[in-house]
Amino acid sequence: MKDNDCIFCKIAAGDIPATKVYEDDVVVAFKDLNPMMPVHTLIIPKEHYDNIADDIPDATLAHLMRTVGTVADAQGVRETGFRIIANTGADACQSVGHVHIHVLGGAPMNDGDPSLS
Ligand code: DGP
Repeated sequence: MKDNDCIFCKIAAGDIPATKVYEDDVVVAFKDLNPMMPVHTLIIPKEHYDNIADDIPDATLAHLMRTVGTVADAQGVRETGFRIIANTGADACQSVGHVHIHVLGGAPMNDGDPSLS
């Protein structure tokens, strides 16, 4: 269900602009506003769920993860490598309460980089 106060629900609905790199009926992927890497894309389900540990239907969760490869192809990082992160809750510094997967790449990373905190 759409959360009227959720910025990512608004992006999913097209109510506020974002640079989309992929979209279908279930998910949308768009460039992060504050990129930490040359490639920094967020993948979200269009339906609102608070975080990756929320009660997300299996099909939606699978679709979300399947989209990682689609985005890696679209952003040209499948061969060079990339990292995915799903910050979850306060200790992990989740700042937007709509589940999202960061896809980061485009340059070599060190262990633990970027922290996204
Ligand atoms: P996290 O800390 O894991 O909750 O990451 C949230 C990310 O969302 C953060 O890297 C910045 C990004 N972000 C926040 N607001 C917007 C927005 O309005 N548009 C876009 N494209 N990204 C946003």
